[in-house]
Amino acid sequence: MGRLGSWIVSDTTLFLFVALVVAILVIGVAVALVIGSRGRALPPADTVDRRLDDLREHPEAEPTPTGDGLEPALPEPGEIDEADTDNVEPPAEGDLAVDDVTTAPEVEQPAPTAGRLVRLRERLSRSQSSLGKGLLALLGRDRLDEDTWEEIEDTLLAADVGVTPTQELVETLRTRIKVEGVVEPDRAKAILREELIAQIDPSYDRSIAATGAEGAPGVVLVVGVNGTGKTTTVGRLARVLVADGDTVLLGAADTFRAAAADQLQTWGERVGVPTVRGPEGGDPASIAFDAVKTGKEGGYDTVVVDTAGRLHTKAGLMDELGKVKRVIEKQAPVTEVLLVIDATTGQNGLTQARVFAEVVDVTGIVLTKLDGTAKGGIVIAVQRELGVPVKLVGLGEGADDLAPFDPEGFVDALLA
Ligand SMILES: Nc1nc2c(ncn2[C@@H]2O[C@H](COP(=O)(O)OP(=O)(O)O)[C@@H](O)[C@H]2O)c(=O)[nH]1
Ligand SMILES: [Mg+2]
Repeated sequence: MGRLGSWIVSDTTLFLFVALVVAILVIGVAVALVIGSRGRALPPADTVDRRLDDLREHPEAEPTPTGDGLEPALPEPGEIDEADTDNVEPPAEGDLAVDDVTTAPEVEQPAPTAGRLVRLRERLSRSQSSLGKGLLALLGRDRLDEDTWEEIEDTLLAADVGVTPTQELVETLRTRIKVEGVVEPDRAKAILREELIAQIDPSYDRSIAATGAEGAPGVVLVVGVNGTGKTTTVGRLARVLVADGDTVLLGAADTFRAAAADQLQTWGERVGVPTVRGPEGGDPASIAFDAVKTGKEGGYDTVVVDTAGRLHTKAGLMDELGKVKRVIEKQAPVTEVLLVIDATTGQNGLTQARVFAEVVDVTGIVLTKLDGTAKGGIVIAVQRELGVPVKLVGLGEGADDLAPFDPEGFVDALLA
């Protein structure tokens, strides 16, 4: 009995002992799991700080949960190198997407073009502070001594007016002020206004030749270095023409990037203007030809052709621009060749302009990004350089920020 009893007691003790061990194990595992999961949710403090710093420096960097996370960035304007363009195989003539003409249902009403320069006057305030205000302050001095005239000259040069026009301006201002004797500030301003307008030359015809002869559309060819604002200009010019009641067709002859044609087409769709485009890497001349042919057959008033930003150092590419023009003219004469120049590039822009002018007969200049420079004098320099009038100016990135240029409005804005 005692043996039996002690066996029962020792058996119970063993049971309790085993139960206790199991309980401890269960609790232990549970605690370990909770701690483990918390540990995973909370990265070390320094990691969090680093992420926050990343986010502060690159707010656009997160989140990026795309596919493999290795999406190639779109090339920046100017980034396409010559090697890319060397290897492009033009498609056979039959490959061209003659039917690839699109229109969109939602159509915007572009702002009227009249008075745009005046409306956008404040955008020239940067140019104003340097050129206009600077000159007025100097001319307003009690005594116009040698040093002051030198400062006037420096101000004009700093505003990109160019050496020859600067010398002429200083010369005429000096003479006139000498002849008139002591001049009141208002009179000095009036003289400066007259002389600046004379330098910009109001006698130029600045209208865009957008209409063709009987039975043919007007053809506007837009050329210039990458990133100067060609595609933007084509899109905004289409809006100007549409606002004036013309029917317009766009030709996407920049075939080096599909994105370029997309960009143009988007501009067109906003104002209900169709775009003729071809395959990426297609022959620009063929697409330009195709666009003008479609425009002619469809009875459009104007075809505006966007081109690729030819690198002016590459003779072959420049020849190609000549080819685009020649091929178009098998359909209809090119009525206007607009050279787009970025006003912020100063002398560099002028050098580029010269090369383009050698290849195609430039008939008008579009000076973009005047809102982004203190050097409004580039208007004078570029006209002098090419002997071609500035016809349009870009004063912002907005759809209606392209203004017809007029010398008086411009000078008034500078001297306001
Ligand atoms: N601030 C400003 N930006 C402009 C103007 N014209 C064009 N741009 C910008 O310049 C960039 C390049 O324009 P794009 O038309 O693509 O140049 P493209 O390579 O010559 O076709 C774009 O971001 C445009 O919005 C302008 O008048 N003012
Ligand atoms: Mg472009």
